Amino acid sequence: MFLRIDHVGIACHDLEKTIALYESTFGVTVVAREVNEEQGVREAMLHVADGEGGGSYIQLIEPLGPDTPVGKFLAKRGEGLHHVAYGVSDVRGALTEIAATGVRLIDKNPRHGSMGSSIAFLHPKDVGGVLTELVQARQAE
Ligand code: V0V
Ligand code: CO
Repeated sequence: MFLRIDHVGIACHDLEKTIALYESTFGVTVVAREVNEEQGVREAMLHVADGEGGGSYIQLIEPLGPDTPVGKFLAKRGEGLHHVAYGVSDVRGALTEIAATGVRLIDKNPRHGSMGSSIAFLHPKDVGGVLTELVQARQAE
């Protein structure tokens, strides 16, 4: 089902400061930035490697406010790993297969994700305590 690890999502209070830390520590660079109002985040993608069906990235995420998924996470747990995202070729098909196993879907239909991708989240309580995201990268034109 999975093509690659698309990204690891890391929650932070200060996006610019955390970008600078990752760039200077690991030599990675920002390839995309976006404010995603629906998800309540300001985010940046830092490229790690190329992979099947798309690249793999570090996604740094800063909440747009305290009453957002990432705002609540920071208040409860502090900065750190927030989610793991796997690349799939067909996010709707993957959701149907996963739902049949009994795992709760946070998103029954895909939403807009970084860099034109289609994304959907699975409930962390049903996936070993890890907030899990499926990503179908934007198709090359
Ligand atoms: C919450 N919990 C987590 C968690 N967030 N466990 C692991 N990893 C996380 N990130 C646990 C939390 O500790 C509670 O467990 C329980 O789930 C319920 O949490 P809550 O604080 O009461 O919060 P809820 O239930 O209001 O919301 C939790 C969920 C929510 C996961 C349902 O955060 C959500 O819908 N997330 C999906 C959207 C999202 O995260 N968007 C931001 C990334 P205890 O304490 O009861 O045991 S946006 C993104 O990645 C984009 C745009 C992209 O392109 O990739
Ligand atoms: Co993500």
